[in-house]
Amino acid sequence: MALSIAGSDSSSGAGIQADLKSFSALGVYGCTVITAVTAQNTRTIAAIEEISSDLIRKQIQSVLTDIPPDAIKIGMVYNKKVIRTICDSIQNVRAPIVLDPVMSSGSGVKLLVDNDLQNYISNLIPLSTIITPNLTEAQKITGIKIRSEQDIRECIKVLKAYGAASVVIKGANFQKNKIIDFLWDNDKKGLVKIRNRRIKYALQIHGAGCNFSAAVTAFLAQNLKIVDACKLANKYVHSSIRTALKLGNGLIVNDPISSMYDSSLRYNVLRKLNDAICRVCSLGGLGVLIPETQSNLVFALPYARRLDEVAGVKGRIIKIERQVKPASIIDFNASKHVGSAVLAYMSVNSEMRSAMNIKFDDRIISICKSHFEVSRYERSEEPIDIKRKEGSSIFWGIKNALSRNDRADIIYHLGDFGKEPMVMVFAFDPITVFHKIKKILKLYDK
Ligand code: PXL
Repeated sequence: MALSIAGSDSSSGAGIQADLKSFSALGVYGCTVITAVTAQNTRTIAAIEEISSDLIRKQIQSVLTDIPPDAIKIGMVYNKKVIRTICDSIQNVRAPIVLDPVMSSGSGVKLLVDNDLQNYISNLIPLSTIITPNLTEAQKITGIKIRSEQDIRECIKVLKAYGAASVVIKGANFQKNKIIDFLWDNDKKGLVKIRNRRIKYALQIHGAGCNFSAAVTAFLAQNLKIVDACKLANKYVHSSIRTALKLGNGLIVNDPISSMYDSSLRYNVLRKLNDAICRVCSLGGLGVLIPETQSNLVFALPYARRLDEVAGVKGRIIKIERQVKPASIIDFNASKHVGSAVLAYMSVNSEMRSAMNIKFDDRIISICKSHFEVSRYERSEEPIDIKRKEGSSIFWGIKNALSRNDRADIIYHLGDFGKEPMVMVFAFDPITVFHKIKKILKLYDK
């Protein structure tokens, strides 16, 4: 069991609600002690009220005397009264303690009274097995301005001197495309850098810090070593940020349970694709639209960035006289060409998750132009360094065509030396691709 001692967030992106989601997603039963209640949405926090010392103490005792925790997380504590109550109540607990020094919300509201920071430092930090500040929090606690890796090392020294056993400073963004978490691992007595790709959003993400410390707590509760707990928590939060939700008008909210519905999303993608492919293959005479290199119909998972997140027909959809047939089964990672085209479109508009390629001829293009939004690219304009990299031509081409019309249903190119010209039909889902293809065929085959 993992216990979270933290504040309630009515928008459920952070605080106790996020902690419970992360514990559950990672297979650990969660208990909670609420220290304060915030009234908040994605835009702001309208009010905060602390819970009485007596009720906090009773919550902690109720849990500890009956359901011994395997790890404890401490999040928002608000003020020195709450700090004192927590310290008094967990003095003799032996479970590892993850201290997330929550100080203010992403919307800028204080979650720890400024004057009580010293109290936090001298009473809570010495109890922690690991403290998990982000850059802002590490700067505030230590008074060190972080501009470089050396500054982070200095911060870690200070936090250890304050009594933290291990320290992880999250989210160092000194490099353009990378994020690094710096872990001082007290078990190994060494510094570990945990790297990940930076995900760019225009807005700040709400809840990522809470989910990181909750994930570390869940992994420690499962007896993992500090270093493994931090590495896994980093990966876990990365995917919760990747699948973040635009719930309201303010901050984007990370989604820590997306991993739990990954398999149902995959099932739905395969099922919808299968339905559409059955309909495509029963379209009489579709063979006339199939190119020499054959065809594929693909459908991507939401948030897809890699080919193993795009489903298609293994071995393509093939032409037999005037009819078409799937060469084999439907699976992920089945189409490089059409799969890359969809990934390229999704990097501009994440809703456009499906596509099928058909052959090029002038009459097809003129039919498309009178019924759909059409854009094109010239393979001859492709920069030489992209041409050399296998599989990147189509990605460049689709983005190039979208830079001229970002609402295109149809994107084509006229081919190049040894490359067949091609028409790509896009839609939100495969059944809509099917309807577009059906319309083109009807007008073409008159
Ligand atoms: O993300 C820090 C945090 C922690 N706990 C509660 C919060 C927030 C941020 O808004 O509301 C209750």
